[in-house]
Amino acid sequence: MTTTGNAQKAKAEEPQDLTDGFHLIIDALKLNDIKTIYGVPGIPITDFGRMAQGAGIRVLSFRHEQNAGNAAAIAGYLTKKPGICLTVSAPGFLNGLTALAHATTNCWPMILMSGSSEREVVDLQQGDYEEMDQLAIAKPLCKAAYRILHAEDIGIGVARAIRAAVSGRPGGVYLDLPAKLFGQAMDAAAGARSLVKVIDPAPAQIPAPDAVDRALAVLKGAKKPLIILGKGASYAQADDQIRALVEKSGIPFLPMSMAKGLLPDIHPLSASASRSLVLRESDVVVMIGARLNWLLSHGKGKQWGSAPKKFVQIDIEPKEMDSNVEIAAPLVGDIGSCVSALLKGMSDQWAPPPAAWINEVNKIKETNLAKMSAKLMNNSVPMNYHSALGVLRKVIDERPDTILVNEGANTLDFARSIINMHKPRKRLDVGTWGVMGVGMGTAIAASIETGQRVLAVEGDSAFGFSGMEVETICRYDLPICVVVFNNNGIYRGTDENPSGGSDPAICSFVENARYDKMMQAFGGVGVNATTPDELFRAVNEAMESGKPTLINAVIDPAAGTESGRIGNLNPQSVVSKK
Ligand code: OXT
Ligand code: ADP
Ligand code: MG
Repeated sequence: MTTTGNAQKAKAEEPQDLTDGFHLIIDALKLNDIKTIYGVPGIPITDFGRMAQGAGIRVLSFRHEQNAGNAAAIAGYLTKKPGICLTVSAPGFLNGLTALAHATTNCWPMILMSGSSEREVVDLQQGDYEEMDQLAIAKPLCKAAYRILHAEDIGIGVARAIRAAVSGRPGGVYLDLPAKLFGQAMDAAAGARSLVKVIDPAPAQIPAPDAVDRALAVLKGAKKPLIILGKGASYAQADDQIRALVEKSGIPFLPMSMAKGLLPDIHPLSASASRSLVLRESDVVVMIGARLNWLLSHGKGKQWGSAPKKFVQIDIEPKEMDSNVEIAAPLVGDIGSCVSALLKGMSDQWAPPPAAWINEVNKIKETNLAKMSAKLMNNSVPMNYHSALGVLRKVIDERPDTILVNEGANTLDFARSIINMHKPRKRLDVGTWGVMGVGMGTAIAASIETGQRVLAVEGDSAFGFSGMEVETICRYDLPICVVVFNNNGIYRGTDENPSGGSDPAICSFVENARYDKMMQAFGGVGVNATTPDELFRAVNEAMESGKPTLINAVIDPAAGTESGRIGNLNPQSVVSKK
């Protein structure tokens, strides 16, 4: 054998530097600055979770995938990077799917990564362990769905998932990872070369100049203009430009629920407390990152009054335009670029809206604010929504960096109007679908992603959907204070069984339950609060200590109304009650 031949043989016999699917996925995530995974371990992703943790990714283990998924969804909203949820196959995947659909509906970037069974067996339906065609099931519920079959495709697969989640209108992406992929080996150097760092994952989308001119022309003609800010506006993190637009134009603004705090609720131009008036009377409405969906009565009907209205709409999704009513000036692009373009086009002499309009808005606002403060003065025992929420309003006023998580029906609707928000992205709630059960996942991710104190204000029913995660909160020792508004049931604790039988009524729960003991069971602090003073003291202590805390706030079971402020959506029977 020649010398060259010997050298070649020796090289071939050297142990090759190998990598595998496990490591390539971790490397691909790290390369793209993914620092956290929310999930539940099990076959086939347990070792992957361990290795990710070993490699420095923060891996948070939940008690149920839906809560992990809700955590990932809100992480996406807060960071503009895809929140990652990791689940096992079929049942774990399905548990995570609700959150994936929720993220997509809310336009938040998230990636659900699920282990899956082997294609050959699934496709022949031979009954593999947790067999399910997950990719096909996920597809209609998310923005994009991909499956990676070969280790050398991991770099591209992860890159595609990230770009799909955050570019354009953000949304949920499903990434299918068959069990065999994890153990697939390949040359380490080739593996490293196959990874992709996504460059400019959510490129700016500059609006067309004529669209900007059209929007300004519509605005100029307005006598009663209104700006509506939605959670797309808070997602965009164009806080300074949005504030500048509102203040330069002098137009009253109405924040949708999760846009509260984008400008402070106590800002002189806030029209939250004259909501009905501004919707009804405005003549030009500028929508910024908000959709004319059910939450805005689809832009038509009684709520919007009979006077003709023109809409300017800023949205990154062209298909959103004219989805419910005609949009006179569609401004398609990212909110930062669109708002900056509008500001640039407004001359220094831009005239504020007529004083008559501002006075009309302020008059109603002052009346409503006065009515509200009278209601908040009450110190009633048992507590009602106003006395309990008045206390929590004080907490947020004094600690404006606190993240407020909120779900329930009455607990949600009263808190929305009572608790003022002072900073952007501090109010996290049930979103477009009004989903109960987002609470604990949202609270956990809010704490992890921001490092801030979290106050979760929860209806007793709402809390029950994700309540087991108090163990997770204790395990990771997170500074989360959960206040359960315990009125013994869904909407009210006074529901009656119409049959007269002994089964409990469908909306009622065990009376006088002590949710605080759930937190104590895992080593956290539990407090039973029956008066506003007790509640105030307990929340402040939790905020000071940062210890996991659950306060059982005892609320008058008769204080709420059916479905809170959206009772009108309940269908009515045409057959009169016997
Ligand atoms: O201008 P007017 O006069 O109109 O007055 C308005 C404002 O001007 C004024 N206002 C103010 N006044 C003074 N000061 C201030 N600061 C101020 N701010 C405002 O107040 C009024 C009202 O203003 P608001 O609130 O801004 O406006 P409004 O009219 O309410 O806005 C309309 C909407 C539609 C935008 C708004 O209502 C909204 O955002 N709603 C969201 C509602 C929602 O999503 N609800 C959750 C779903 S309900 C139901 O489905 C539930 N379920 C079923 C279920 C669900 N959802 N999910 C799953 C997975 N399974 C089942 C269940 C099981 S709720 C529920 C549990 C409920 O029980 P809980 O025990 O959890 O809760 P409790 O009810 O507490 O017992
Ligand atoms: P809300 O419920 O607060 O009214 P929605 O979820 O209905 O808000 O609307 C959010 C809108 O914001 C969506 O139509 C989405 O396409 C849009 N959006 C999200 N991010 C951006 C962005 N960066 N630029 C422009 N539009 C955005
Ligand atoms: Mg309740």
